[in-house]
Amino acid sequence: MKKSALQIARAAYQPKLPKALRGAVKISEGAATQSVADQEEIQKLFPNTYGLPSLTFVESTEANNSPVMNAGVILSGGQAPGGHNVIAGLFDGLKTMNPENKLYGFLLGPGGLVDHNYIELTAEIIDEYRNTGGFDIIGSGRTKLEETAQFDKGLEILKKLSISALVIIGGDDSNTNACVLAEYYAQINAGVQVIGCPKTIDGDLKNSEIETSFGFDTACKVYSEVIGNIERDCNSAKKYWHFIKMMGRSASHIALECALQTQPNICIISEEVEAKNLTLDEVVNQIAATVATRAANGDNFGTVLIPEGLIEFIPAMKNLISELNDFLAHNAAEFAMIKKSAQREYIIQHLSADNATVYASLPEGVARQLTLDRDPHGNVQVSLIETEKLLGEMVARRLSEMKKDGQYNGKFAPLYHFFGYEGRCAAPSNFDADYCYSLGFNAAMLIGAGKTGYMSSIKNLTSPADQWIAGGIPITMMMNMERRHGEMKPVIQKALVKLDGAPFKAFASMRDEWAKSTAYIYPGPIQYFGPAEVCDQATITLQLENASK
Ligand code: FBP
Repeated sequence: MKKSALQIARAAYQPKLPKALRGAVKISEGAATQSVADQEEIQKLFPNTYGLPSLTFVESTEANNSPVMNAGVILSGGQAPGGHNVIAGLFDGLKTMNPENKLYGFLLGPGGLVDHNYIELTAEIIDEYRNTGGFDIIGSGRTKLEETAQFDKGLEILKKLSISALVIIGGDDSNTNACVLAEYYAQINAGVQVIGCPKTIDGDLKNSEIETSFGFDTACKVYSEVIGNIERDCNSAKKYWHFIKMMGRSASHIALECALQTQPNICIISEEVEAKNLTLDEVVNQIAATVATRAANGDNFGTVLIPEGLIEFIPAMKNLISELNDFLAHNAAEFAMIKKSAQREYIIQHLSADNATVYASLPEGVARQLTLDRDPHGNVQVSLIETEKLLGEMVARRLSEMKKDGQYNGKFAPLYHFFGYEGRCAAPSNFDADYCYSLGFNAAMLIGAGKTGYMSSIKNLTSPADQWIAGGIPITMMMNMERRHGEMKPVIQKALVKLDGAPFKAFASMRDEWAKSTAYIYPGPIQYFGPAEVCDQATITLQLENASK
C-alpha cells in the first residue's frame, strides 16, 4: 500500500513509556475503593469486582516470567486517535511477558466477540498500524454487550482460542459493559479477565484516577487548527459570522478546550446553560447581544463555538428528551408504524402538556431529529441535530427584531460548520501516541498480574512521559446508578465540565474580552517533529486541571 512521507516517518516513531513499564514490574496496592455513589446497590450488583484496591506498577528487579497465554481486544464506539497504539502497546506488552503469547482482535466492535469474527494480530499487521489514526486495524462498532446470552456466546470463542483475557477499548458505556462482563466471567469462574481502556474524543471519561481519555488531545488540536484558520479568514474578510458545532455528545469539554486554544468571540458551555436554567431564547439573546455590540464597533464578523450536546442541557429540552427517550423505548414498534407526516402530531398527543408545548414549538427539522433512532445505549444522536443552524436562524430573527427597535444596525451573514468526524481518525499527536501505547502496554501488565474488572490507568500526564504513573483502577469505583432506557442501571459516571474547575474558570475570566475585541489565536497544525514545547504539549484543559490539584 502506498504511503505518504509523513506516514513513513511516523511509522518509525517509538512511543515513550513511563519509567516503571520499561522493565520488570511489581504491584503496589492502594486502599480498598468504593463507587462514587450508590455504594450499596453497586456492591450488590458487582460482588466479585467491587471494593478492589487501586494499583500502581513500580519497577522490580525480579523478572516477570509468565506462562503462555492468549488475549483478545475489542475497539468499541466512536473512533478516537491513538486506538492503534493501544493495540500496539498491548501487543508489545504481551510479547514482553512471553514471546509465545498471542493477541486476537475481534472485528467491528463488541459484535465481533458475539458473532465470532476475529483475526490474529501478528507483528506484521501491528507494524502497519503503529502511530496511525483510525480504528481500521479491526474496525469498531456500537453493539451493546449486556445480555448473558451474548456473554456466553463470547465465552465459546474465547475458550476455542484459549483466550484468558479480553481488553475492551471504549468510552463510559463500553467500560461499564466491560465491568459487567468482568463480573459475570468472575462469577461463573470462566477463567477470563476483562480490562478496560479509557477512550473517547469527548473527554468525558475522567475522574480522580483517570486524568483524560485518549483521543481528546488530538481531536481538539485538529479542530483548533481549523477553527484558527476560520478565525483568520473571518478576520481577513470581516463579513461572516461562523457558527461552529463541535462534537462531544454530552459534555462541552471539546468546545471549551478549543475555545482556550483559539479564543473565539463566543463559546457556549452546555453545563453553564443548564446550571443557569437558561431557555433557548435566552441563549439566542446572549449571542445576538454580542453580535450587536461588535456591529456597533464596526465588526460584522465573529466565531461562535457550540457544543453538540447543547440541546440536551437546556432544561426544557432536557425534560422533553428524557420523556421522549422513555416513550420511544416503550412504544418503538407503534411509532415505527406511524406515517412520517403524522409522527409529529402523534408525539404531541402522547407527551405531557409542558413537553408537548416545547416539542410543538420546535422547527420541523429539529423535531424530527429528536425522534430519530437512539444509539444502542439509548442516547439521542446529537451529532445529527443541526444546533448550529437552529441558533444561527434564531439569532437572525432576533437581530431583525432588534433592528426594528433601533438596537442593532449591522449586517449578519452566518456560515455553518460541524467539526466532528474530521478529527476522530487523525494521526495521533505525540501525546496521544505515547499515552495510548502506555495504556495498552499497561493493560498487558494488568493481565500479567491476573487482574480483572480494572481500567488501565496512566497518571501524571502533564509531566514528561518517563514520570507518568502506571496502574489500574477498579471500574466499579467510577460507577453510580442512572436511568437508562427507562430503567435504573449501574453506569460509569460521565464527567461533565465543572463550573468551578480551572479550565472553565480560565475561560470565564477571559470571554468578555474575546467577545468585544478580536483576540483570536491560530494554533496551526499538529507538529510531530521539533521542540517539545511545540510537539509534546498536553491540552490546556489537562494542564489547568493538573496545575490546580
Ligand atoms: P464515543 O463516546 O463512543 O467515544 O463516541 C463519541 C462520538 O464521537 C460523539 O462525540 C458523537 O456524538 C458520537 O460519537 C457520534 O457517533 P457515531 O460515530 O455513531 O456517528
